[in-house]
Amino acid sequence: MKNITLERHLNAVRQFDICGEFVKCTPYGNGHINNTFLVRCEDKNGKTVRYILQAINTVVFKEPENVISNIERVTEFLKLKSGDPRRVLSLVPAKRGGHIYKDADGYFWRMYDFIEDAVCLERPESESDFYQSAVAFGRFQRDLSDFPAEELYETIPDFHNTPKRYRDFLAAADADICGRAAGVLKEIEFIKERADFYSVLYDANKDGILPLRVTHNDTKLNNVMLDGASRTALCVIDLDTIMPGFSVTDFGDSIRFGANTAAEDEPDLGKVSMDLALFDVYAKGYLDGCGGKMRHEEIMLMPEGAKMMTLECGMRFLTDYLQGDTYFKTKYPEHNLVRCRTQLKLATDMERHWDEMKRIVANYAK
Ligand code: ADP
Ligand code: GN1
Ligand code: MG
Repeated sequence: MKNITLERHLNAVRQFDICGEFVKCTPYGNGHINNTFLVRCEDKNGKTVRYILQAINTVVFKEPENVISNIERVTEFLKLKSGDPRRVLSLVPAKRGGHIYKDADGYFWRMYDFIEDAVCLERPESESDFYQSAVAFGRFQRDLSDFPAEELYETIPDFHNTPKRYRDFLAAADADICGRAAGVLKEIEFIKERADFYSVLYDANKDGILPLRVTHNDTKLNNVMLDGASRTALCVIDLDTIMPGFSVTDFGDSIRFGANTAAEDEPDLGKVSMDLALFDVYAKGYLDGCGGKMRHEEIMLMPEGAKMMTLECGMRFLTDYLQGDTYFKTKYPEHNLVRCRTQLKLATDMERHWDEMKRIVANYAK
């Protein structure tokens, strides 16, 4: 995947209904999954038109056609609710029909209109940025609340099934195919000590407290765009994992990534902690965006969502490390282990601030 040649890009670009002549294609963004490129074209008046070209990661998404089908359905639905083209991701039609192109080597490609005059952040630059990102994901939840969830494909089965993630993690530690388990016994123990927690959300669902909804499932700050001038909520992107799920895990994954005082892969754990002010701001923004769609009991489980996503992501990074780094893109050999350690440190800090987190959401649940 890493050495996709220029010819291959060019060939892919030619399969889509783009405006003007191809000028340049360069790697883009910090996603861990797909190969993303910025495509620059020039229309007949010399104006630059930009697109996002992506080679879908077929190791992760085994049925790319299903991914595109979900995105087509959801974006068409969202477009009916908003007249502004910058508010909804827009797939570029493929010349042979549909919105996906499979090349001779088996790569699946898609293109999106580039959302111009917008910012996509790795870290919130202010509380207001984080609030606005929460509003965007909350609105996304609200706007899809009447979407027929049963019509969506499960693009990654059991994606946020934390009990299953835990079992997979235990199996990876047991199999230890790379001989790395002995070096991470402390981390393995940390995850095992919390075994009772992993089923909390599934149990709440069984008990009728936590409803299944249409969720994004990958609500990192760099999967949302803010308007560049007003810095207000604009558009939710990276729609590959839209599936039925829990609202509190969408909330929780944003906290895991954006309310951490350090980057997801910060090697200095002294810098990693939970920013309670950001937790509060995000809870408010998410609920404001949701516009009353979340139930009282659901709101009360938001801290559990945050801790669940943090521990789940920690065990996913460690599982990948134990299995030889085949899932997440890594920049150096211990990258997944470093990422795992930040997640475990963050979860520890959440436990320390548990009562405060509960108090914050109780205040909004009133
Ligand atoms: P991944 O699944 O690998 O995370 P994304 O779909 O999130 O891939 O894309 C990676 C990055 O590319 C995003 O974080 C964002 O910066 C940028 N990006 C994606 N789609 C668009 C778009 N339509 N307009 C502008 N930037 C985009
Ligand atoms: C991946 O694709 P990206 O970078 O937005 C992953 C998420 C993880 C995240 C950790 C499909 O997200 O589940 O939480 O990395 N996406 C998939 O940073 O596995
Ligand atoms: Mg992304």
